[in-house]
Amino acid sequence: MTSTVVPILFIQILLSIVVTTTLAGPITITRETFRTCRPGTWGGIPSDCCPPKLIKGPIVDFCPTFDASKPLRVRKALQCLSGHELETYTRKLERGYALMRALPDSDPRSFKRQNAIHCAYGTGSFVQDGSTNLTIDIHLNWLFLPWHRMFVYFHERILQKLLGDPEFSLHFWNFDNSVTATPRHGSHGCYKAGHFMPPIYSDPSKATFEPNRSSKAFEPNRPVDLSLDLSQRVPLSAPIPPFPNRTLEEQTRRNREVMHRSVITLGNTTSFIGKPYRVGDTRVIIPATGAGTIERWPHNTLHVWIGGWMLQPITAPIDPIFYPFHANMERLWSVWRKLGYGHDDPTDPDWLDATFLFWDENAVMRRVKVRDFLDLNALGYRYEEVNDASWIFFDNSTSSSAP
Ligand SMILES: [Cu+2]
Repeated sequence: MTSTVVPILFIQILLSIVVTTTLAGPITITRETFRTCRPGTWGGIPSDCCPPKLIKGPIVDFCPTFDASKPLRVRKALQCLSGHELETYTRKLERGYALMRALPDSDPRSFKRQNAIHCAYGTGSFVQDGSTNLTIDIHLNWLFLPWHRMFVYFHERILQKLLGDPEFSLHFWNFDNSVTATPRHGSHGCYKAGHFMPPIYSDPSKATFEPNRSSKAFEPNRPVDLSLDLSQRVPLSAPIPPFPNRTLEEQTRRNREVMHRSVITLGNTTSFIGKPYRVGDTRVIIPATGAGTIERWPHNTLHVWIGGWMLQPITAPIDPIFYPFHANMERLWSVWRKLGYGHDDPTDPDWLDATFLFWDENAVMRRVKVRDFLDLNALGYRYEEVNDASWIFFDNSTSSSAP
């Protein structure tokens, strides 16, 4: 009997290897993916956010063109904006969001439709072409960083178009910096701590305010807590474990420790970027083991700390803080890469050629590949220099309680 079981097993293993090899390839969103979109779920919560099944008009390849004659736009740290610059920026954001919210639901650039596309990509509403059950997710795997860079990029372009200002830059929430430092002589940048909710986003009179947040997010002088351990949160709709009340000093130490651990101690490429996710792979959200360290801490922890709409991907971009928060997430990716230590982006073609569809500022559908979103200079912007040293040089030998 054993003599027949062994060859059968061998053939089965061989077949599964052949099937997987044939199927594997970059995740690719097409007209067909839109056509077969269906209601999804996240952690047992149903979602219904598919875009129209028929993509009207052409799909145009997105090709970044670096114009060396043009200075790069600068996305600045929100906590250092002041005076006239802050006033102008606040006015532009107010106007941009008023116009975006006023667009009809039929317009894919509307605030509501931008939330819906994040929801469709993040709740398994899209199915891999040719499959009936393999759903797609841009969270908890190696697609997380590039997809969200693209999402914020097109959001910024839509704001530019609505404002009639091609130089408008979406400034970022430097939540990872909890130390105010004196800049070195001659250095230009923002060296102020950024770990409080940015005032423009917590002022009820502003279009960038959102009341549906956890009470923590409204407590004045309460720094963010990046250190909550969410790995045991099953189901995902379970109540959030309480955030402990810590002194400012203790919270600052823990946040620096978390950043140092996610970007440096556990910062090798797979661990940081997230696990491969290709055609043929199933979507796994529990346990969240496919997520890179940067996605788990500070990303997931901060989403939970903010709470409200930000608690889950069906609704997260309804809160405007989503955008400066994610701008900082992708900034941290560039910081990781510049640090050296062998921090290189994956070279696997299944990552580089993963392809998504986004509507641009003219409501034209663009086909976008990961490989085209790796060089910020080619995309025409850079980030203001900030005090990343606050956690880069954190000495984890003195810490006793890594979360
Ligand atoms: Cu997301």
